Amino acid sequence: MKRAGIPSEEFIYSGHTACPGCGALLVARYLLKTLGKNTIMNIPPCCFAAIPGTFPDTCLSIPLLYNAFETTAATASGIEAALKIKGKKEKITVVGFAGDGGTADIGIQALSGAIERGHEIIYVCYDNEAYMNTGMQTSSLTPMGATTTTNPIGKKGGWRVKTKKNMMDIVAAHNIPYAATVNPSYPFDFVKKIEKARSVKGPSYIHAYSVCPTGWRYPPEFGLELGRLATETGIFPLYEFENERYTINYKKKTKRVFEYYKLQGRFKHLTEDFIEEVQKIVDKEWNKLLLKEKCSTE
Ligand SMILES: Cc1ncc(C[n+]2csc(CCOP(=O)(O)OP(=O)(O)O)c2C)c(N)n1
Ligand code: SF4
Repeated sequence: MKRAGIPSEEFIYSGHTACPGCGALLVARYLLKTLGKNTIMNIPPCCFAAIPGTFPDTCLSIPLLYNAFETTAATASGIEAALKIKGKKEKITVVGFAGDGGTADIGIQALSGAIERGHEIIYVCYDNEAYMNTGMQTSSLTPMGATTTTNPIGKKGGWRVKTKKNMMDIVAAHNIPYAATVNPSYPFDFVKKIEKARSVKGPSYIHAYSVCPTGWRYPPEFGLELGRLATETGIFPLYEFENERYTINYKKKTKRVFEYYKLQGRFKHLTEDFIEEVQKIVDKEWNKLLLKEKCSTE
């Protein structure tokens, strides 16, 4: 059953161990609400491996398999292949669910292989922009200007000066049948994209914006507002890559990077000039995305 377009059944019960305002939990909640009970999930070491609690006291009501850090996509591929061999008639969705470290750094080879082989899996990267479970170390998806425990602020700087690796470009380069960005601050868009991913014949990749009040250092009640700002600044655009075509789902880029950065402690050391540099990069990436959409529809 759906209430206002959002499936009403819950698959995550109370009793989880996430921090208040954790985005990973919200991403998993909308994901499982949409996919329903015929879902098997596998996860590597990450915050979400700890969040459901340990068997038999887990708060997830679907089967969950733990895998080694680098093997999320390989494990999901194996589950999908095993279900095929068993000849299961009902549709069972297999989801590999990993953080940005487990996806963009350590698990990227397994992800590439699974897409190449064409397994019918949904791979979800919940992107909280650092290795949070082990105390906020920099990953290749940590944004420009952020301080982490491996990019500590010193007299001569120290914070991250590189931009984020673009995972959507990387999976698009594999010509994946379906890839999309989602943000829990836009739940209708989120649910629509997960429904689409489930219906795809072959692999899908979902890149999920995932706030982390503990690591990003802001009050937990601002999570949804921060999510809206991420999309309205163009820092986290909502778009899809489907059958070689790009579609931008939200085009109101009305806010400035400064408005998003000033709310978070991880950026508080930055000067206005540095943030202006980030603004230029965000604008350039946004214009590139508009061009990708234009070129792929011509
Ligand atoms: C091979 C291996 N290396 C390191 C670890 C330690 N470890 C456990 S969770 C974790 C952080 C995972 O970060 P990420 O994938 O970004 O997910 P998050 O914790 O942010 O949710 C690390 C480094 C491990 N379990 N296995
Ligand atoms: S550290 Fe961040 S990602 Fe991990 S449980 Fe806490 S809020 Fe969630």
